[in-house]
Amino acid sequence: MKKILRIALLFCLAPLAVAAAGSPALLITDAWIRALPPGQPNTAAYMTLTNSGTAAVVVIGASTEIARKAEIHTTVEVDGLQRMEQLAQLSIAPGESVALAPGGTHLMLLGLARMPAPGDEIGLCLQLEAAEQVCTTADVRMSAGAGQSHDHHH
Ligand SMILES: [Cu+2]
Repeated sequence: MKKILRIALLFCLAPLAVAAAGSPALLITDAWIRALPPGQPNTAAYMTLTNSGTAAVVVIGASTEIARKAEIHTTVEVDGLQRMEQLAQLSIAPGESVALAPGGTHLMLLGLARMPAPGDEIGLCLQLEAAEQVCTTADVRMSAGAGQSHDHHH
């Protein structure tokens, strides 16, 4: 009788164990948001995404407290001009790192309640396809440095 109870318990706990093992696969590091002059409705967030798990991680969306909406964008060159395109999702292979950086893939923050100022720390979450969120705190900076100014004029 005792043994049956123990087996039943094991079965109950098994799904929990699986969920726990799968959850921290995506690491977000070096997250920052670009501060633009006040009055701009949009800005962008950058970060490094590392998949430390054994299965692909698919990011399907993002959210932050300061923007109405966040979209995954990539930058493509068309006829010598840089244009942004929305991505429905961003897949990171096991063991891989993807850098979201100026001039490339980024999170577009649309409909800002206010433009963040340098020194602010802003909460940012990524929505994964596996029905979970991974959150981080992003620094706010004026720019990544010289020569990377304008990929963000809508
Ligand atoms: Cu963009």
